[in-house]
Amino acid sequence: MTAYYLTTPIYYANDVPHIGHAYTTIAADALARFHRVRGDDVFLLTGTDEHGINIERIAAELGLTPTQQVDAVTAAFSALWAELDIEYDRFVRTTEPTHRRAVVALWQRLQASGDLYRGVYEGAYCPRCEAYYQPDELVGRDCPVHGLPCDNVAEENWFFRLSRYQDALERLVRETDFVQPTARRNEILGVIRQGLRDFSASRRLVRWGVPVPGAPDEVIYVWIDALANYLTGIGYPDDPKTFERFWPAKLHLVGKEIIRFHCLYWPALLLSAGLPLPQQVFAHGWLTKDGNKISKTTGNTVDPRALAAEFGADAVRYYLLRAIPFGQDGDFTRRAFVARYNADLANDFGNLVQRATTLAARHAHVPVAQGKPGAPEIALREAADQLSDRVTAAFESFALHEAASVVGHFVGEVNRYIDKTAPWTLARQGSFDRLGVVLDHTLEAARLAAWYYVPILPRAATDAHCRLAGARPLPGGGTFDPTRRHVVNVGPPLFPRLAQQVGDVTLAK
Ligand code: ME8
Repeated sequence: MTAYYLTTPIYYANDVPHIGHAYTTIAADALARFHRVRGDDVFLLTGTDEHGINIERIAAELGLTPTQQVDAVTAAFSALWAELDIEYDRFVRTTEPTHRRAVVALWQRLQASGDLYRGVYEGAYCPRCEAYYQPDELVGRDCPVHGLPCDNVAEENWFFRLSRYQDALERLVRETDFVQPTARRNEILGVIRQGLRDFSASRRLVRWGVPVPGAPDEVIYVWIDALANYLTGIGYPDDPKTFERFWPAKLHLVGKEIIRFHCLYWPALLLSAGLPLPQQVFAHGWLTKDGNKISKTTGNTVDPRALAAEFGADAVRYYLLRAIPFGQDGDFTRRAFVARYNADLANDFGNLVQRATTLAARHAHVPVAQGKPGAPEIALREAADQLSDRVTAAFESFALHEAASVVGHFVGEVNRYIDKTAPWTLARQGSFDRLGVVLDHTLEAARLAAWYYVPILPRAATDAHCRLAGARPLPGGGTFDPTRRHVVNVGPPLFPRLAQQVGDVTLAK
């Protein structure tokens, strides 16, 4: 079995999750589910980033201790993941003692490599990014990501020798497909070519963090702390067996604003620590509203829990994965959400499952597969046989929108197959041999569509598979076999059609 270890970012525990956090986590879950049915040894990691000056400040503003603040936010994240059917293997919290041990172990390796030295940092610091900025990176006096003023920081602390890894990082990014997609790889190459500067690796002014070994009045820079979660999550340093089974990670899935940390800092820290590098970082785009990034700072967030409560978790997953080409930005509107739900889920997939199960139940007495497949069946089989390769190619290239659309296209073909073969007419005419063939092909094709939809629509596709085949979707069920015996159950519509007006209301927070 191939190990497939993938991660989401660990989200700041400064506020409850919004749809942007759900986006990355749903995408990671779909990939994890795809690899699980393929038989890979999958490990999906997510978690919360609980240290840093920002959390300290927000807790103080709310009159809470940092611990009360992070406990409340972490509970909101895990509740959301349960509602969105996220099957993660581990949820890391950076306040866990095991994580603190991992951070200290990593720090000690950096020190042993001679990559930490004392220096003085003076300049701009964005507390929301927890990042230092050079004057030429600022927009006026403001942070390039948040558009808000940076703090001026002047302190003596530890520095990490990022500059030492300039050539190694350039080779890594230029010669391999470590950074995906291409636009992000070019962006990182541009940053490398400007010359990498050492960065400050500890903070004196921050209390809420992992203390620097031997210097209890300083904490380790929160991004070193946070990145180390990818090691903690699979047992570093206490459980070397699990760690060796899963490290190096196959994929770090992140939003495009944090590539500098994942594509430069992280591989440099690992090279310094003498640990193998992850295979790939994929940076997806931003969910926007009216063209602006959805974020807590902008205040234009969309609550994924409310959306899932109203339309179901599958509808939220489907919209995010299908509507936005993975890697690009995409605007989120309620109207587009409802339109897609109606077109693809209610009218196409839901309708197919309803038609196939109702037809089969109505003609349950028809003997199975007495007749021979004709031209429509041969065409259907061809489409079914291509599904596996197409879905696999889409997932392997992180074209998640394509994976969803390939299955959706097949659903359309099956619906057209039913229209063309008109089983109701065959029944009226008493052509039972032919009707048997059509029913078998319809049920099996609908079952196959459900099987391939599982990573995207886990709940509805599993339900559909049970209705169409009398069994849950299992690994190995991705081949088309119309001689399969189907035990059919008719159920209520999987995706009841929504009134279009539901989409006209603007999205409330
Ligand atoms: O950056 N569109 O945490 P964070 C798409 N703790 N994705 C979005 C999004 C949007 N509008 N808004 C947020 C941090 N995201 C650090 C990470 S990892 C070692 C430490 C998603 O709470 C996207 O994945 O600010 C983005 O990278 C992440 O949330 C940022 O979450």
